[in-house]
This record gives sequence, C-alpha cells and structure tokens, in this order.
Amino acid sequence: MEQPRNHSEETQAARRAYYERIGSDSMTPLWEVLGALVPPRPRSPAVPHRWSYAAVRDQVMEAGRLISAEEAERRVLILENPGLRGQSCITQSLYAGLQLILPGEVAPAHRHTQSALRLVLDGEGAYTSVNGERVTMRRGDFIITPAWTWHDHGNLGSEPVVWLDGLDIPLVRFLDAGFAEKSLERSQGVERPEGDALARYGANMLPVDEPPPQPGDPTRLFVYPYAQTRAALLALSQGAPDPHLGFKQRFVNPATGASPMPTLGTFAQRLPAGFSTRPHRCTDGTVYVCLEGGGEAEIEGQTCAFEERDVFVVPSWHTLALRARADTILFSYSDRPMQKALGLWREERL
Ligand code: 1HN
Repeated sequence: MEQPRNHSEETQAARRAYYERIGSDSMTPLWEVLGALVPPRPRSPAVPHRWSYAAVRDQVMEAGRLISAEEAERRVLILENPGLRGQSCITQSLYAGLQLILPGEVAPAHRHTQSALRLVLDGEGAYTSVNGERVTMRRGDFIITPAWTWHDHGNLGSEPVVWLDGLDIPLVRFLDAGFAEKSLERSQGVERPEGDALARYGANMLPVDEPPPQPGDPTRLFVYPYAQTRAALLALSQGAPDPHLGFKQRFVNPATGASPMPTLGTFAQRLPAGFSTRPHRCTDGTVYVCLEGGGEAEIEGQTCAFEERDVFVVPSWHTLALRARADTILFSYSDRPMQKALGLWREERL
C-alpha cells in the first residue's frame, strides 16, 4: 500500500521537534551531518587565489605611513583566503602575511609556540635575529623561527624591506596550544657572529660532540640562502624534469632529513621556460611564491597568471598544473609533514 504523503510530513515534523528537544540538552543527530563530517574526499572551504605583488605593494607601503613597526609589534597585512575571511588563514591550517619594516625600525623581540618562516621578497638591509644570532635578509632567502625561539627584526639599510611570513597559527589555535611572551629587551643581544649557524649546521657537518637531535626537533640551521637553493636547482636542471613537478626539492633539517620545523613543509621548484607540468593534486593545501620568472597556474581548470613576488594558494585536493613562461623558481609551503606524520597525506598524479 502507498504511504500517505502526510505520513512523511508528519515524520519530518516529529523529527524536527525531537531535534529541538535534544538541542536543549546540547545534543544533535549525527545522521543529519554524517555526510559532511566524513566526506568521500576533501571539500575545502578555502578557494584558489592569487595576490599580485605589483597590485598590493602600494597598500603594504601605505601601512608604513599609518603605523610604526614598534606600535604594531609586527606590521603585517594578512593574506586571507577569500573563502575563509575573518579567520586570518590562507588555508585551514596555515597563515600568510606580508610584513614591512622601514629603515631604522625594530620589530621587538618575542617568542611563541607558533612556528614561522620568512621568505624575503623586496628590498635589502633588514635582518632577523633568532635566539641571539642575526641574519641579513636577502631576496629569496628562506629563514625560520622555530616554535618558542626568541626573534626580532630590524632594518639597518636605507630602503623598505618586505617579506612573506608563513606560520602554523590556525593549527596551533585549533589545538588550543598557543603561548606567547614579550622580551624585556627590544632587540636581542648578539650572542654569536653572523653566519655561525650556517657554518656550524649548514655545511654537511655537525659539531663533533653535539648529541643527535630528537625526532621533531627543529633544525639549528635557521637560514637557507637563496643563492644555494638557486644554484642547486640550476645544477639539477641538467637532468630530466619530473613531469608533474619539474625540478622540486624539499628543504630539510640537515641533521635529520626531516622538515626544518615539524609543522611546516617547505619546497623549492624550478620550471624551465616553456615547461608545463601534468596535473597533480595532494591533500596539503599549499602556498606558492614566485621568486623568479612567471607563468600560469591552472587550479581546477581556473587559470591564474603569476609574476615574480606573487603569492598564490592551492587548496587541498585541488588539481594543479603549472606552466612556465620564463625560467621559473617557486617556493612553497604547506602542512605536509603533519599530514605525513599522521598518515593522512595523499597525492594523485594525473
Ligand atoms: C610574528 O611573530 C611575526 O615575528 C610575524 O615577524 C607574523 C603573525 C602572528 C603571530 C606572530 C614575526 C606573526 C607573528
């Protein structure tokens, strides 16, 4: 016999009334949300997006006229994913921002449990100080401040300096594991000469008596100079490119082979002029920065052109194909080490 139509309406009404009653006891039915909670594949609310450096540079410089680095503590324009506005995120787990420091300014010393990376984009003469050692920031240099390390920045030069900050802020917020502390000193005292960490940890050697690092320890090497990265990528380019990635390397803690910091994976990639990658997708939503050259990123069929210093984001499980107009070098970062540690990371090469 056919079910009377009003039976199903009655059922629906009874269910809604039931949901309201259990709602007042802070409960809700799983069966209404199960599909969204356990999707067959990632469905990120993040969207692909590109920030053209040429288009935003004036706005970054305007911040320099409105607030000092000292007053701001960090004078940064956050790059917010258009699908995640108001959350200070570029992906669900990652933060990105453009930081400006003017000649003579200091961004005062502090430390926090969030891990940070810097990628120098524009200008010369700034330094960052990490646990008592300064490093001069040159264009393309990749510098890290691991969790709970003291850090401050200054500009001893004569031009504005801009870099990209990448942090694991959304992840640490999600875990409710954030601590932060301001130093009593504005700038850290210099404890070691510039270049000490690079010589000690970044030259295929370790101090003879130093105990081996524990898994998950951040690298003691905190600067990865662009000159080295670039030379390595160029030397590799004499071989055949990977059809999906071009010539792509990951940065490591040279003492362990793990990522420089436990939460952030960082990569450098060269695409020769005219090269197109095959489409590829992976579960780590990734922030790309174009250091040299330019081209197009096709993300889920949507084309986005990029030039030097542009930043673009590819959300989780979005198919990416890259095309290089000129010889191109890309830096990128993602949460891949966390996903790998948890057995979650997947990729698909199409
Ligand atoms: C931070 O410490 C820096 O040290 C930059 O330059 C951006 C965003 C949120 C929290 C801490 C820096 C930051 C930050």
